[in-house]
Amino acid sequence: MLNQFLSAKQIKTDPESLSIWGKDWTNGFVVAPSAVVFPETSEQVIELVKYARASQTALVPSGGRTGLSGGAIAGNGEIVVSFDRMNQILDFDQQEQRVTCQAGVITATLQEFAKSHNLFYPVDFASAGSSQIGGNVATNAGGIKVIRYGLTRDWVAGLRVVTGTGELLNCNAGLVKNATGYDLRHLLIGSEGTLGLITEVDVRLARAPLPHSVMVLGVPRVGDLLHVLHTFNEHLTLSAFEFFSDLALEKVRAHRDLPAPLAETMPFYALLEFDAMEIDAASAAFAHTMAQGWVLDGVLSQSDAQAQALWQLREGISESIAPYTPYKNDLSVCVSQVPEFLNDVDKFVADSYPDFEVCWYGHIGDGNLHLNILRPEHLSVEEFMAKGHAMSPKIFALVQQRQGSISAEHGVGLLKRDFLNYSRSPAEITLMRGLKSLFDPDQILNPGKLL
Ligand code: S2G
Ligand code: ZN
Repeated sequence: MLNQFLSAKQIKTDPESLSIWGKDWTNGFVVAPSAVVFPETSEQVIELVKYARASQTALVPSGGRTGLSGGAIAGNGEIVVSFDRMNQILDFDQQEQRVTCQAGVITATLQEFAKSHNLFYPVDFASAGSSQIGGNVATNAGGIKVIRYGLTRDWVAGLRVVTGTGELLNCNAGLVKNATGYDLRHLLIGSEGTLGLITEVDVRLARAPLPHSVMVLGVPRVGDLLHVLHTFNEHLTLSAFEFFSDLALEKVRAHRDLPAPLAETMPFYALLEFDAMEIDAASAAFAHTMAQGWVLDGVLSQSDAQAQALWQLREGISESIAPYTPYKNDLSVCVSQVPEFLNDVDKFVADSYPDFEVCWYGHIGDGNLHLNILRPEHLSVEEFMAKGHAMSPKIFALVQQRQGSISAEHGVGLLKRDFLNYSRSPAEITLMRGLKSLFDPDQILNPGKLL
């Protein structure tokens, strides 16, 4: 039984706890775990896996519960394994710029720890105040600085993971170089709790960033966004290149009572961040984009406070449109294909779903578009979700035509599981199933997610 290796306070079965820890930020799925447990050591995680194998009970790993693809939802009597109590920073090496975290360390806590040592954890996104590093690794979280600093995977120097057979793997142990066969660390990163339960992460940290500046530019056509991206990329090093539509801006301004960034509203906006010392190069790039008509107006932050205010226009979108229970898709294509792809989607939605309002935003510098459709007043949430599910395969067909991804950064989980074939070949899916059966022969780790 669970209480043979967990104390009573580490086990919750009351309805309120089940409903809190049995889900993430994804709407529309049944939430019905049998229990929530809070291991405090890797040894207890190993005992949990052994218990789950012996009793044929499924385990759903749970971190900050900010997932958007249902990867941490327990809908079939599973035991939720929460890492809330494995939240300690275990070790830090200033020279190697490396910190060892338990899986439950909040992303923002890691960012603050790095900053306090004049270093920088450069993976950042709106939910960093709640998400946990273990979940960030399990979904290879991206966010707003990928264009310069890459994804979570690029900052993982080592992992401790308990597989579905109860093995505790110590992958790479912080080495910079290690050419000894398949890098299981990188297989486990992004595996969404289906191959193993992450208990510790060795995280590489970057040097502290230089003071930065932020620009918001008004752009008339989506194709111009790429001209702006290329022009700035030729002149300087961008640490962010985000975009959002005038509808997205309208919702954020209303929700957070923010002033407009420019005198006129624009069809699209680009938000750029770069090192303040490159301001001359940025001014030259800005002048060129204005001369070419790719940009009609722009604003440059004059202080950190103003930079933060401009970032709010982008970082506040997700929260500002939540009241419209948006139907979400998180898509990516190669950057050069973004304008035609975006126009393809706009045309399809306008022709087939004229009452749907498309709210575009995302990390366009990474080719990653967040397609959020706002629920029309006349549709109930259920009707709207059903229409969205019916619409998605046609959107995914447009993605497939361009060899894009039906999930750029939010993962597959439950939401995209049945559409994997739009982005992965049958041969790949067969190999993924083979790996799953090797790492989790009894199918107890997050069953029904991803595959
Ligand atoms: C973003 C956040 C989640 C969402 O804002 O970049 O990844 O709402 C998103 O899509
Ligand atoms: Zn995003």
